[in-house]
Amino acid sequence: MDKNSRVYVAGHQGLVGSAIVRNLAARDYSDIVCITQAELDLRDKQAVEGFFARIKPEYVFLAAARVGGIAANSAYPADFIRDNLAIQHNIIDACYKNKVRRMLFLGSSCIYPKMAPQPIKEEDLLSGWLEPTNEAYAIAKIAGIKMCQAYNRQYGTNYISVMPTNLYGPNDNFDLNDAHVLPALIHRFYKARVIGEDEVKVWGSGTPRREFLHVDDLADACWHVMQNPNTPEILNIGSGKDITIAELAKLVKETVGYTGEIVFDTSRPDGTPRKLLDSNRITALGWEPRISLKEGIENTWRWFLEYKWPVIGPNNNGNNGGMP
Ligand code: GFB
Repeated sequence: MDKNSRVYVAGHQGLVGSAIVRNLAARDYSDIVCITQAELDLRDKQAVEGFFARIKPEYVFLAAARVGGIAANSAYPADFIRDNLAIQHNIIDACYKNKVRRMLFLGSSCIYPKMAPQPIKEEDLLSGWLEPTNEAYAIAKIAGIKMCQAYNRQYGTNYISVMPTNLYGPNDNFDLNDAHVLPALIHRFYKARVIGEDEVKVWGSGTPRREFLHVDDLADACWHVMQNPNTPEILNIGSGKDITIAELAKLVKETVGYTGEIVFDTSRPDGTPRKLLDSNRITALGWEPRISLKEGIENTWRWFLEYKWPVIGPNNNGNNGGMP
């Protein structure tokens, strides 16, 4: 992929796609193609085929997806499986028909079995049952990975799937109900500080462990993978460190300057007990994460204060949808 290659980033308005565009722009890529959801519905096969035939991208980052936290995954399993299957099917097939040189598909660490040995290796895929709260989403992502592998095998394409751990950063969804834990807690603690609440409810027992990676680190990893023509077909991308939800809540509370109490709401699900990835394959290719969790939370809170809070204010949940 050289600096004047035509690169299409699907999902450029979302957390991951926007970070990939920032990364490519900072590296002086001059032909980055993006199109909004309003202009092109990626679930529409004919529309996607027409777009690819017109644009003829050489490289594609498939970062468009319907995503959400544990509550959104539980509440909308039909939307998650239908939209993700359609988006990835349309794009992967269009890449093949239009002879895209390389395509990178974004998976998720929730594709691995709920009780996978830790840290989780790429070989653990399909070795056990999935976490029920996000089974529909995980099945869609597994289908995407298998579709990439099947095309590689039958058609000789060069498609790679990356499995990022729990991501966060600018352009995330900060909805109090539907978002992932880190942005939801930034919003909840900051709102409690502004309106003077004595306590903040954190879902679950606080004991599950999660590994967090700033999305700018992920974008850098994606660039590394795209640059290297001989990577394995599946690559985990994580920070190598995990913490409990209780520890995360304390860190977010301190960062946003909230001084009240944390209360755990055990009527809410915990989800997978632990999800730490083994990222040795990607680190062996020369990539390593640079942004510490403390620094990353600070950076994400500042982004929230500048761009989100003025729009959301103290009176609504902050929904910005889950479909980049
Ligand atoms: O980030 P999260 O929704 O996703 O939740 P998962 C992580 C943990 O944080 C769970 C707890 O144990 C939650 O109970 N938690 C505490 C909260 N407070 C909150 C809160 O206010 N909001 C949220 N959302 N959680 C997702 C999958 O699982 O992981 C997706 O559902 C995706 O499919 C993503 O794969 C990476 O890590 O549990």
